[in-house]
Amino acid sequence: MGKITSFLQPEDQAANAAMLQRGHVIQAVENRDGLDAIRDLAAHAAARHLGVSPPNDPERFLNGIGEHVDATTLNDLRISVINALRSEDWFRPTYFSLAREALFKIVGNEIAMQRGVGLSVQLPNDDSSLLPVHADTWDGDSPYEVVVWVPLVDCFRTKAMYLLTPDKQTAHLKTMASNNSAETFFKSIEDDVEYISIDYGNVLIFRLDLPHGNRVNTETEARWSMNCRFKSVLTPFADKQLGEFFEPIIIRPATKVGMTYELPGGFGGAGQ
Ligand SMILES: O=C(O)CCC(=O)C(=O)O
Ligand SMILES: [Fe+2]
Repeated sequence: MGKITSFLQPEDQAANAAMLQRGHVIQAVENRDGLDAIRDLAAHAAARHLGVSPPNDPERFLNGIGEHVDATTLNDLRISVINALRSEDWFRPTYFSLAREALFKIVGNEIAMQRGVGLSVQLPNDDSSLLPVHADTWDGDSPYEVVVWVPLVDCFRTKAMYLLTPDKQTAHLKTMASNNSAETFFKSIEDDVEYISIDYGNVLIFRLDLPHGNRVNTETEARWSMNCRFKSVLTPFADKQLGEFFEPIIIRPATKVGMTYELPGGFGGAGQ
């Protein structure tokens, strides 16, 4: 490499620009076979819950789940699918592998991962399981976290989630208190949010300090997506702590030495 003039490589600069200026990154998953295994398990678990035969085309089956459930039976199905995923010991390492290199660039390479990966299913024209506009930082998450959001079907328009763009954040948060409901606040930011189109096979990493949520899915297919928070082990935690909510998954040797180091007594200042 010889003499170089920047500490950052082009891919580090691209990660900075995407997260700071757009508030999110979309890229192809780094382990496509792993993603397919997750999706196939989700579809098989859903079929088992419904008592129907395993689908030949899992993506089509998930998109069309509204043929088998309605708003009253959806949550039981969702819980049985997420339990099936969580019970596999390969699930969390495989989930992490979908965005491992991207996370190294965005949060660092000593990483804590949320213990319980989340699953959302949004049936067409169903208003009973929506997430009103929020930032996760308003409810116990630290702004040092990011969300790794993985679609199991193609997501677009209202089948996708929306995110406020960072350049509009300050202005809208100033007027937030003058709104008396999440809905009026949403109306005030509606023109400045982006519905994040993302196809199956890709992963979205977004800033949870930016207001986001979803609206009634007016597409004809159901939305299926998973979400999980990641942060550096060494940045501040908010209410969601290491141990209960987060688990350290990668700690480097110098940090392990530092965390367990005790200054010996008898030399110089400390310990005397
Ligand atoms: O999936 C969505 O529509 C919203 C997800 C969300 O709020 C989150 O993962 O923090
Ligand atoms: Fe959120």
